[in-house]
Parts: sequence; C-alpha cells; structure tokens
Amino acid sequence: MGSEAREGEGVEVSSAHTYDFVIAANRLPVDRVVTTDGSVEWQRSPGGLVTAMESVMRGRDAAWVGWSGQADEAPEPFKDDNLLLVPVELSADEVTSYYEGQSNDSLWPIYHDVIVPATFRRSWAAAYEKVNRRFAQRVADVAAEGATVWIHDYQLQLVPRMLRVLRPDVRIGWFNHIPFPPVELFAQLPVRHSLLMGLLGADFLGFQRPADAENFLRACRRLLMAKTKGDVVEVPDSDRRVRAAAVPISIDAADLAALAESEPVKARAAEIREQLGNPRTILLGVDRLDYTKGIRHRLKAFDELLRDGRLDPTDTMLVQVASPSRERVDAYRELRHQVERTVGNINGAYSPIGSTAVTYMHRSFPREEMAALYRAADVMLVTPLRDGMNLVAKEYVTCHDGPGALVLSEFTGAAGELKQAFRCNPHDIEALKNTILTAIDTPADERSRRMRALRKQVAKNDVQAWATKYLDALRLAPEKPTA
Ligand code: GDG
Repeated sequence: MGSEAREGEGVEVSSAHTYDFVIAANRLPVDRVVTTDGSVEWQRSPGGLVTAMESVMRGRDAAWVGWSGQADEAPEPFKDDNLLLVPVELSADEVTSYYEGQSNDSLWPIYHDVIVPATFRRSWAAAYEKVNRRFAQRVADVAAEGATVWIHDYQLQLVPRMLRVLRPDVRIGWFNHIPFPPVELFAQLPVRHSLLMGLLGADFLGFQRPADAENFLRACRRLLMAKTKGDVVEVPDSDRRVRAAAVPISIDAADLAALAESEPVKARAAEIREQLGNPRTILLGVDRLDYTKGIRHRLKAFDELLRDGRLDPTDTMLVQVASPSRERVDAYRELRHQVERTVGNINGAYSPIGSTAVTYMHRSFPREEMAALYRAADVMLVTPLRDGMNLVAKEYVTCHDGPGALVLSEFTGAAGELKQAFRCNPHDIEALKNTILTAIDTPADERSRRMRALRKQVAKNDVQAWATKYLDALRLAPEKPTA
C-alpha cells in the first residue's frame, strides 16, 4: 500500500464494483492529515493491527472497511493502490460511547483481567450495537458474491451475526487481537449473551492463545448451554457449527530485519548509544501508554534496584517509549500521571549530573527510530500484566542481532512462543528485579544463543505464515486444516 493518497485525487471508485476479500476493523489503516497548503492527505498509520495486515493486503484486490479516526466526517470510499478504503462515519457522541466507552471502558478491562474496574452503561452498549450494524451494512455493500470477510477485534464482535443475516453467501472470519477472558469475568458483562451470539455468526473464530479459544468455548457452554466437540461449537437453535482455535499473530520479520540491518539504522543505533553516554547497559521499554503493559511494575523494579545499589545509575539506564493512547479515558489519564510522577521521582533521586536514569518519551517515533532503539538496547523489558500477543517482543528479537536479552511477562501471548526469553511474573516485584539482573549478567555467548533461537522462531512464524494459516482455517471451517 502506498504511504500517501490525496483526497479527491484521480481515482474513480465505482459503487457497483465489489470485492472478493474484505477486511473490517475499527480503524482504517490510514490517518487523515491536513497539510500546510490546506489539502488533505491520507498517511499510513502506526499500530499493531495495521503493521500486521499490511503485508497480507499487498498485491490483493481488496476492500478495508473502518473508521477514519475523525468524528463527524464521512469521506467517500477511495483507492490506495489496489485497496479500496471504505470509511465508516462515527459521530462525536459515538466516539465517546461506542469507542471510548463500550470498547475501551467496558470490554477492554473485562478482557484484560479487570486490571482496572470496568464501567457498564446501557447507552454505550446501545451505541456499540448501532455502530456494529453500520459496519456490517458497509461490508455487505462492498463484498462480492461468496467473498471472504475478515473481521478484526473486540470493537466489532456483533458484526459476524449481523453480516450473516444480510449476506448468508459470504465466508466470515473474526480474529481477536486481545485475550478472551475466563467465563467468570466474561459473565459480568450485561451484553454477554449478544456478544457470544454475535461471534457465532462467523465460520471461524481466531484467538491469540489456545487458552483464549478455550475460554470462549467454555463461555458458550456455560452461558448459552451450547454443545461443543473439540474446538467446534454447535450454534444454538441452528444447524451451524463454528470453529474456535488459536492462530497467534506475528510481524513482517524479513522486512523489519532488512530495515534493522540497513546502514542508516545501524549508524543511528550507534549514535543513540553515544548520545546516552555509552552506558554499559541500556534497558528499553516500548509500549502504548496502557495499564495492561505493566509500565508501573517495571519502573518500581528499576527504582528498587537503584535504591538497593544493585544497579548503578552511572552505567545502567532505562529508556521508556510510551506512545500516547486513549487520552480521554480516565484510567489512561490517571496512568499517565502516575508514570510521569514515578519517572520524575526516580530521576530526582538517582540521575547523575549530565545524564538521566530514565529517559522517558511520551510520543511516537518513525519505524526507523524504533528499529535503531531495538538494536541499541541490551535488555528489552516486556512486562505486561495481560497482553493478547505483544508484537514489541517479536520486533526486538528480530532487530537486535547481538547479545541482547528479552525479559518477557508470562501473561503475554508471546510467552507461549518465545521460550528462550527471560520469563517473569511482573506482579512479583522481587522476582522481576532478579530476572532483570539475570538478563543483564548472563554471559554474552549465552545471550547471543538465546537471541538467535528467538529470532529464528519469529522468522519462521511471521505475519505471512499467520495470515496463510488463518485464511486456510477460515476456508475449511468448521473442519480443521490438515497441514
Ligand atoms: C494489540 C494487542 C497484540 C509503538 N510505539 C510506536 C510504535 N509502536 C508499535 C510497536 C508495535 C505496535 O505499535 C504495538 O503492538 P503491541 O502488540 O505491542 O500492542 P497493542 O497496540 O496493544 O496491540 C496486542 C496486537 O494488537 C496485535 O495483535 O499483540 O496484544 O493489545 O508494532 O512497534 N511504532 C512506531 N512508533 C512508535 O512510537 N513506528
């Protein structure tokens, strides 16, 4: 996909043309940017899903249905290379109720172990249903007879069933990027029944971990009294069957490795180390500023290691990239205050003159800079309290080809695959501290050996392999693919 397209420029979009492959996700893979001369440009947007889907879409004649990111705007569908982008409009009220409310203040906490309490509002649930119906209609309008439709994530859980009613001819898949909660938590949701029935409109449901698929199957048994056999659910009051299984997502490893090995990125990595004063050890954290990511636990562990003299701030430093996220949701605002207060306290207490113990950056960086940071870091700290997969872990081992080390929380999907990481329970601060020290102190040849094994694992199970596996499962559902 090209990185820029101008609104209203050149491309005729025929409303009669339909597409064999349709993606539906909350966001379009582009951001609307108004340039200095007042013209509107669409630029590729960063983020887990976009990064993952880009390589899948390359070269296909496909449509992507999603919100543009701007409230109260309804641009006409437009083309970006072979891809038709179909904007779904959201009013400012719907951004508050469907997106910030139901998606990120009701569902997100329930799906992430209730790390912060969930808020339930009937008006948010109603807006979620209304917006899901709009998505389903937009997909139904652009999908060709017998098309494959791939719906993404927790914001669109009602779409599979709504779409099946509108278009029984299409094949429908849904993939959950975040965990699926244990039934004991899921059962709290006032909308639990409609969510399960919504999802059962699909032919195939993909999850990050086997445990997520099992949680879904258990919820169907317990809350719908549905029968399950292996990983297949019999849909109540119907003769349909739906398969639910794990297909863990990954990254475009070859593309990222090539970027990381390019001369400008290598030079920038050396420059970053130089700018940080060539410390013995650079620890790195890269996260959306989200309470699921365990940033506070990481900072606490680092703080105590400095306090106890087990790390020396003159030769060890932490770089934390915290990209801005969901800043209008209270829990996120509160988290930002806490993190920034803690960083300030640590730097006040331990930074030597002329350097800082924690280099904290609350902004986003270009891909090249991220790759250089990964190359420059000796130890990557990935400490979420709960995370569907965590692509940052996979990106680090792909970019860093020296004796690095990955400290990885057992509560990430990635922990199921990245067995050579230094595994940790971020809730156990004492154990987290010890794991960080072990990662730092492990001899270089052992660290290189582990990193090689991790890199190989990700290269083999990359995003292309993920998409192929997912689409095979969708094509054959509810049967299992044989390969
Ligand atoms: C959800 C699930 C699942 C971050 N800051 C910058 C930047 N990033 C990129 C990272 C990475 C992506 O954003 C974040 O992906 P994660 O997987 O870590 O996390 P979520 O955003 O929470 O994504 C997650 C994922 O979906 C995919 O299924 O793994 O569990 O929660 O690619 O590199 N990229 C750039 N600048 C930044 O400042 N360019």
